[in-house]
Amino acid sequence: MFDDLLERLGLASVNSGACDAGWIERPGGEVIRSVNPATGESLAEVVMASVDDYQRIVERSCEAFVKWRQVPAPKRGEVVRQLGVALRERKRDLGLLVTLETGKIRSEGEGEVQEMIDMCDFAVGLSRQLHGLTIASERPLHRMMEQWHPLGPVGIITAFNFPVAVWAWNAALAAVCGDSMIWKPSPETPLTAIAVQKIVNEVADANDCAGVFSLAVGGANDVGESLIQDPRLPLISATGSCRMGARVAEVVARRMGRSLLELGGNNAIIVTPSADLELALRGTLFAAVGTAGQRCTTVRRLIVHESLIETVIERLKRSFASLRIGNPWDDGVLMGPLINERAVETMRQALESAVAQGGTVLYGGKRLPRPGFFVEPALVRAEPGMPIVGEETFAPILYVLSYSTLDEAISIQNSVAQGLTSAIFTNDLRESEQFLSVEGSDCGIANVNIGTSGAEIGGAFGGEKATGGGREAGSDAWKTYMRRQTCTVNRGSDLPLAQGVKFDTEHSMT
Ligand code: UN1
Repeated sequence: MFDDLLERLGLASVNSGACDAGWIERPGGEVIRSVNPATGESLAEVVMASVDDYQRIVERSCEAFVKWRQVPAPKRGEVVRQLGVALRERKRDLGLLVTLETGKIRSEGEGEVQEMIDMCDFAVGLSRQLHGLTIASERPLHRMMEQWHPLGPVGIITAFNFPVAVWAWNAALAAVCGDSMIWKPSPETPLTAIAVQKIVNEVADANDCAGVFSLAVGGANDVGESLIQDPRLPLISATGSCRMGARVAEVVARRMGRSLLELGGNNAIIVTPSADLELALRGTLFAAVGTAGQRCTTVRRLIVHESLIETVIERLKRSFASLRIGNPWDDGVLMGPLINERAVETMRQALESAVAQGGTVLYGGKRLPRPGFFVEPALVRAEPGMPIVGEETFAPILYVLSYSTLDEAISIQNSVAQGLTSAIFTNDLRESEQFLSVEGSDCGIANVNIGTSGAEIGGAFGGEKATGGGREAGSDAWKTYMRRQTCTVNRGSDLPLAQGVKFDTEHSMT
């Protein structure tokens, strides 16, 4: 049904998941199937990279880095500009492929490609703004400055739920910063990765920089482990579960590498008595069921003032019931399938635990009787102390909790291990300021009158605590992809020491 699309994206003949300066024709890894989660049918077979292929890829990446770091940053930006143009041309097709492979709806699939384009645009501007500081020296005739140098080949591990945008967050910045990179996508979404790599290759070949962007589709235990343990990669950027991130953090720290982690969230929305309820409900619905609850920014806990809780529950039940669930490529559908059978089972188990721990399923949660991995979103009345509420289940389950004072609401919101995104719906200035203050949300992202998901790329994206502390995309996230060098230059003929230290060498030198 989608053969034309695969043809247009150049995927009809490609089944290699390994690319250094060019495709490795017969990679030595396992053969995996890319599955359409809306039908359970296979889209294509992909041969993964083996550890030997990985070794070859990293060698090429190191060679490419040595050349790439010499290219002036604005010229590197020009390559990223061309990538943005190529992505604009393929936005519809690539967006549809994202839809087919992940099950997210068309608008979200295309939105993800837009996020890549936005990142390219942002990085192009940045390529002329990799500024360092000049600093006043305390010593006469001395000058201090900071400069930022390219860091080295970067390892990029991405998850299935944002199979291309998160690569772009990293790749666009790494590229303008002068780094080469090796991408290990989720084995659930190898086709989108190969499609992106094909587009990148066209741009890289035209600019004589093949090898700067490379791809190693592989398993966590072989290619993934090799990547994180590799001392040639000074930075590992990883997006995924807290469990995966803990492993990356440990291994990379042991070799004194740098890791940039964007891990699980357990995001909450607080709805206060002064809130615009229409806005709050719309914001909650998108944040809860968008991408079938499989965003790291998905709202998992709705903390509602006790005076509103019954109204909010009734309204949400109605919204959940009227939500169109179906083939994610069909117009009007707002929720597609979960990614795979395991995700359906994990959701079922979470709901079972919720009930066993005293929660009440108010709506939904059942599997839909059709091929693929479809479920109804679930609304669950819960208490903050329930262990399952502290966990991130990557599925559309929304726990509803009630509060009486804002202090209590904020303390419930901050009581979980994760710290990615958070939101408050209020029209009360004091409430919103308290939420954003030091005693407010402890998350990396805090929104007022906006849901927890759907961040723009201009801000730094990431979270605190078990979310890993990394920041990607906008603001000054680029600094993680470079090494900072503090330089002090003396133009005098004396050697004054800092802190007024005297170390008279005249006698000892004569
Ligand atoms: C993720 O789920 O890993 O803010 C990223 C958002 C998107 C990115 C989500 N822009 O929801």
